Amino acid sequence: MQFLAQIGLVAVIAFFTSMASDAFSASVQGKITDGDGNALEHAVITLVGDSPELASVSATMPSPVMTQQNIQYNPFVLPVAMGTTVTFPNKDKVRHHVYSFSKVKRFELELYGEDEEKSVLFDQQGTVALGCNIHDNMLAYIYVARSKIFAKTDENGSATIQDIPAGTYTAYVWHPRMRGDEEDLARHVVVTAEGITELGFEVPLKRERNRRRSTY
Ligand SMILES: [Cu+2]
Repeated sequence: MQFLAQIGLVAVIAFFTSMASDAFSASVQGKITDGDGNALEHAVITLVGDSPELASVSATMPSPVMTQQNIQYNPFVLPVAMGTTVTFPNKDKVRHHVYSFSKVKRFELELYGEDEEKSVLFDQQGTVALGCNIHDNMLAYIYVARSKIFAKTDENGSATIQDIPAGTYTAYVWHPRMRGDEEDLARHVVVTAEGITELGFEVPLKRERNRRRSTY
């Protein structure tokens, strides 16, 4: 009898587990433009669940790597969740000296050469501007997101977030050259279980200035 009860319990757990995975089927399609209506690449959309259950959800993420290749960082913008360790492989024959003076994370990875890699933990939300002590033109950003649900726009200004639960979220958008605060543009979005929820943002930009004079 006790054995049968255990089987019954396992079946009930399996049933609810499958229900839970079915619930993670919602998708969001973000479309970001600048103040002139042009598609905006390198923007990051973050969704923060408005309920405690949604707040702990994480979407599937590519592994966070910031490569140094052809005397450049790649990618230009790398969004990560708080508590993520990013690796910095050097694929160049020359040595690089990665640094950041940003409030969110100050660090230096002193001179290292081809096929070596170092890593850094990012544990505070915000923007980290990267430079290289050897190559003044090397610039990239690590954006430490405020939740584990985010996506970066491509050259068409599009970003897709898949496999999240339906519900109400607060949507944030960030771009290295955005004017004003993320909070100014943030808004609630209802993500529906079926179909794709579309999310549009217009992000006013600062004028392009000297790249080195980063405000982060
Ligand atoms: Cu360098």
